[in-house]
Amino acid sequence: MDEQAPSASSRVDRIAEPWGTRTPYGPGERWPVRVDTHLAEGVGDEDVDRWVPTASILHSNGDGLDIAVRDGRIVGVRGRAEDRVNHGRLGPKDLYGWQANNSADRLTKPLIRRDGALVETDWDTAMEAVAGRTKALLAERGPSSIGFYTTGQLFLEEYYTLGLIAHGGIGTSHVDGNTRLCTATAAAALKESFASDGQPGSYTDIDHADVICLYGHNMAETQTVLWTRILDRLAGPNPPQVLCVDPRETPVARHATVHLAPRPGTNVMLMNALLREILEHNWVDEAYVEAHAVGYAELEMMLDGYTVERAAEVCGVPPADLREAARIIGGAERLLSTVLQGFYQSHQATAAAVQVNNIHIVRGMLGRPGCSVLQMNGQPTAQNTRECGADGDLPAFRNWSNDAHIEDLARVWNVDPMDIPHYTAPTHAMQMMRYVEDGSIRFLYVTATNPAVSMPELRRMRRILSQERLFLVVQDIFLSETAQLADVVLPAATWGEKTGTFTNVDRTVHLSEKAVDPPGEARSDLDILLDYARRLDLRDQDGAPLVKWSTAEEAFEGWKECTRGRPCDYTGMSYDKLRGSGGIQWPCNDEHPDGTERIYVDG
Ligand SMILES: Nc1nc2c(c(=O)[nH]1)N[C@H]1C(S)=C(S)[C@@H](COP(=O)(O)OP(=O)(O)OC[C@H]3O[C@@H](n4cnc5c(=O)[nH]c(N)nc54)[C@H](O)[C@@H]3O)O[C@H]1N2
Ligand SMILES: Nc1nc2c(c(=O)[nH]1)N[C@H]1C(S)=C(S)[C@@H](COP(=O)(O)OP(=O)(O)OC[C@H]3O[C@@H](n4cnc5c(=O)[nH]c(N)nc54)[C@H](O)[C@@H]3O)O[C@H]1N2
Ligand SMILES: [Mo]
Repeated sequence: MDEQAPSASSRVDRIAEPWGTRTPYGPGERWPVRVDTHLAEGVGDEDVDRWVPTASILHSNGDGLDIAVRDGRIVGVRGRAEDRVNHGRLGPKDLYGWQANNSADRLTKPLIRRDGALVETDWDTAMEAVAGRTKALLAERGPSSIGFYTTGQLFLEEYYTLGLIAHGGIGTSHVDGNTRLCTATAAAALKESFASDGQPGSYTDIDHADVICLYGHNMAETQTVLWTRILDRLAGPNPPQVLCVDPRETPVARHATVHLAPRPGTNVMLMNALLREILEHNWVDEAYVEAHAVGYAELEMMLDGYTVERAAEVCGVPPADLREAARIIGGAERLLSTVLQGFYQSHQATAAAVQVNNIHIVRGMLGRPGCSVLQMNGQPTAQNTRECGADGDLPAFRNWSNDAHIEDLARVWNVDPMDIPHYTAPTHAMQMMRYVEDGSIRFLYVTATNPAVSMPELRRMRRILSQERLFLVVQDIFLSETAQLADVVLPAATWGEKTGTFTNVDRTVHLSEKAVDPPGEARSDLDILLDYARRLDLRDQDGAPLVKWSTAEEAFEGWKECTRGRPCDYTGMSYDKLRGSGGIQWPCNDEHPDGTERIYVDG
């Protein structure tokens, strides 16, 4: 790869200048390297004992970076030039986020509630209390009294282990992630349009696109390095045209060729009008639709009446701007769209997101360089929550209502199919809270999320979580607002202090290696879950331990088997192959040993 001297970003205030300097490039060219570094005050390159490879875990971009270690502590980070995601660049959160690892407020010992107050205890006492209450409830009230609420910020191996314990061991369908509050819509919209979760395209589509549309996505501030890639295209020859759909004058809007600022909550109306305009002008790839799409006639019928004039009135957008936006999309040769919270956390989220997919389907803009939809994630490892069965899905995108999928999963886990609850969809987070409120869930195990702050209806949520009859376990790295309500608090090790893998929005998998020891007695989330499974004595149908691994790498090997032949096939990867790879995109198997940049290339 082209070499370039590390930039002096450690001396630039990257909070004031989040995107750093421009490295312009043209369509189809390789995005130039720019290596960003930040080291603690008074630490020079020569003071660093070793650099440990990982990727960012503070947003869904997955920027590759190395952790600088000195005297057993994290003292900084450096972007990885050879990483396919960032080509060395780091954003403000990447550059400074590691400082939280070193915070004096970290949890260092397990806590247990005694006479109303949380007091320090030892691991054995804490875990016996957690496992003991689980066993007692299983005996008295059955698996449906147990719930798990997790996150988009753990590692793949941890979600898969949690999914196995909950679905395959305890046999509860009360398992969800805070991804429910975040990007559940991405999964729903992808399933609706393509029959499976998983992004069609790749971040490299930015390098090729001639039109880039951002729907309710303030990428400039929330995925800064990805935005840097677009800024570098905009600064280069033959820049792409940019469409921004956002009620606010965001930095994205300021770079847009056309900025549509709809009234909040009117996305579906706006999308319907854009699509209708595209159909009216026959900016449709008829051959593609004929060969690969179903439901076109229904779409056409449904769009009837959604005129530009009507949308202009409802959305509060000038009709001429809507026409211009449709014309730009209609004339695109390589169209890339991204979608995030302005669509997902608004009215009719899935419908609005699906209309973006539909634009790509009717225009035949999929599977070629520059032609893709990125139904974005927000949290760094939300893709894995979804893949591994730690949210409202079963592992490796298996469908709870498909008996063949359940049988196949039971084979992988060596359990009886009837031991995996699949009488209905896994319970979503808000419904789980309702069950806690009603008293049917009596045990809630919360990992790496802070529902006492991030859920809707906070006053109600805090009341629910404070109930006497609820046994609340909180596994966190800080004494969060939720942890303060817990019966047992388990101190976790985090990124940089444990090893594991995670997958970003464009299906890129990174290995994150342990760089330093966790503070005090904190343990990795994986180790805590394994301890929990051992104490519950979970068994497969031959009486062997249900969870058959004791390290992250072994868990990854187990996960590979679970994905064999599935859309998210990881069987061609290994820790060794990931090490220093610059990231590998699934599916990766015998057929695609180096991973797969775009899926659905054959329509
Ligand atoms: N610095 C930083 N970065 C982050 C995070 C963070 O906490 N801090 N969090 C990460 C996470 S978890 C997430 S989910 C992402 C979120 O990333 P984004 O989705 O990019 O950010 P938001 O600000 O939530 O929403 C995007 C835009 O939606 C617009 N919007 C609001 N209502 C509507 C509407 O009805 N229609 C349309 N079209 N637009 C609307 C808003 O004006 C806003 O600019 O960011 C990730 N990155
Ligand atoms: N009002 C309002 N509510 C919102 C949103 C909003 O914009 N406004 N945004 C929504 C969105 S998009 C999201 S993603 C959610 C986010 O909601 P939360 O997930 O509740 O938010 P975080 O503050 O990221 O909480 C993560 C927790 O995990 C802990 N943690 C970090 N690393 C580790 C680790 O390695 N192991 C363990 N065990 N713990 C760890 C942190 O200390 C922290 O307590 O909030 C949603 N709710
Ligand atoms: Mo999020």
